[in-house]
Parts: sequence; C-alpha cells; structure tokens
Amino acid sequence: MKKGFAISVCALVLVFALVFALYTERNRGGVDSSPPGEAEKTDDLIVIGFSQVGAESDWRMANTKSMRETFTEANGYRLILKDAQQKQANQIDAIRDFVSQKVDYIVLAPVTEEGWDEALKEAKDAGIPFIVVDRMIKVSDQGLYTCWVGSDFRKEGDIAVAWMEKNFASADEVVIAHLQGNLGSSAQIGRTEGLQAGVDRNVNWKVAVRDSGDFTQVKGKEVMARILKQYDKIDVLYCENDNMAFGAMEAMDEAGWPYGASADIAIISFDATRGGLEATLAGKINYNVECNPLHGPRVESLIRQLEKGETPSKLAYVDEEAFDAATITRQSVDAREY
Ligand code: GYE
Repeated sequence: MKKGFAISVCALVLVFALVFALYTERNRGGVDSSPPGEAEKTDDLIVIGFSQVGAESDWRMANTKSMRETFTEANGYRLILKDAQQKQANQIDAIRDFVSQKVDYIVLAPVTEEGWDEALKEAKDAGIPFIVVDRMIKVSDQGLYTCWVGSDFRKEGDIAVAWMEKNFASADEVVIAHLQGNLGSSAQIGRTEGLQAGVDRNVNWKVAVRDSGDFTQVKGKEVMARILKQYDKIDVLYCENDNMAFGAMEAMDEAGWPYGASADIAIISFDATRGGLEATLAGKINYNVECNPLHGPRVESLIRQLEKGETPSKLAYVDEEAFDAATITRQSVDAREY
C-alpha cells in the first residue's frame, strides 16, 4: 500500500513537471521554433501581398516608400512586398505565392496591361480581394479584380500635347524625338496615345524617331545618345518620364547639344518628381506633367472600405497638375513630397 502511494505521488509530480515545462515553453513562444510563414496569422494584422513592378525610377521608389510607410504593423498591417524587377513572370509567381500564403489582400502594380487572366482567376477562386494600383490591366472579365486606383495616363499625354500646340503654334515644322516607357504599360500607352493624337491633328508635326528607354535613366541616356548621332534637328524631346529625361540630358551634355527653355530642343517630361521639378525650375525641362506616386494611403482607404463590407468605386483617378519652366516657383519644388 505504501509503495503504491509513493508511485502515485511520483507520477503526479512528473505530470505537473511536464505541464509546467510545456507552459513556460509556450509562453516563450518556443513551441514551434521555426519562424512563422510570412503570412501566417499570429496576430490580428491584416496581411497584404504587394507585387511591385521594380525600382526602375524615382517615381517607383516613392511609390514603394508610400506603400511601406502606410502598411506598417503600427497601422495594423503586415506587408509582404515582392519586387518583380520589371518582369511579368515574376509578378505572376508572386500572386501565386500570395494565394498559397492565404494573404488577406493582394495588391498589384502591373508591369504591363495584358496577360493577367489566369493568375487573377486563381486569386478570385481563393476568395482573396484583388486591388490594382498605378497602371491598369486588361482582363476578359472585370469581376476578376476588386478595384483600381491610379493616374489617367492618356490625360497626361493630352496635357503635354496641349502645351506643345500652344508653344509651337507658329512653327512650320516640329520634329519630335519620342522616348517611350516600358512598352505595353498603361503609362506608356496613354502618354504615347496623347502624342499620337497631337501628331494626327497637326500635319506639321513629325515623330522622327520613337524608341523605348524602359523608364530608366541608363536606357534613356543610351537611346538618346544613339538618336543624337542619327539626327541633326530635333525640336521636341517627348520623354515619358523624368528618369529617362535625366539620362537624355546627360547624353545631350556629353554631345554638346543645348536643350531646355533657352535652347532649340524643348524637353517635355512626365512624373514631376522633385528632381524633375528642380530641372524644370532650372529651365532644363520645359514642361513637366505630374504623375502622383503616393498611393499607399489611397490603397489603404480602399482596404478600409472593404473591411467594413462597403464596395469602393471600381476605378479611382488621381488629380494631377503640370509645371511650366516659365512659371514654376521655388516653393512648388520645395513642397514636393517625392
Ligand atoms: O511614370 C515611371 C515609372 O507607372 C506611372 O512607371 C508609372 C510610371 C512612371 O517607372 O516613372
């Protein structure tokens, strides 16, 4: 009897020791020593999978910064950001990865407009709301994505062309060099369509050369250096973003071609980043059409609406302005957030 009692006491002590050990281990968070998967829920944070185009321009860097600053843990989010290095295949992989991680929302800044149907269908089948930001997508069924927020790129092109029509009204001939962005992206398509409509309206306008600089400074310089060797008269350089304009200006500096407000080649650019506005204020860029990259808070407000069970508008366009070297002020450059 005494022996049996001792055994029971021992067993009880052992059970207590085991429970105590497990309890302290759990409180240290050490039950599973492997780190939780990125999207694994260990808290109440809303998990956002964001597929970003890349880091090709100042615009893009400002856009990434805006998303990072908005979707912080302090604001109630966990942001999983994947940089696609300007490749659609990487974006499709990222979307599939977000689906398998069961994120709460997928946000896509698409590199091009076409080719999204299948990946979006997978996200939809998984029941994950899909927000498109910045450039647009073309899909067979509009129900494949929840909503979009970004710029009206065609309108940006029209604004630039209106400036050209006003400033070259008395010219006999306007020879244009056209530096395009990433072919197939909405930003390129809209800005190119705007210029094309201007060329169709003005018989004396000629696009002598048209080439893509992929929205990067390096490529902008490379393409412009080639153009300068082939043509001896250019009236307007229509450049689809600031970074390509910076590259083109380097090429013109090196080749000794004067440009800007006090020279024969006028430069039109897009984005109106701080660097772009500095160049406009310095008279190097004649006209700069704004494209606003601060989409973080805009995407967040869409997510807040969706969280409340509301239906945000399908398409939301951002208001934008343009800056003329003749009228831009130091204050407007200093007020620039990006
Ligand atoms: O103009 C360019 C960037 O999609 C609006 O992409 C964006 C464009 C922007 O690389 O600088």
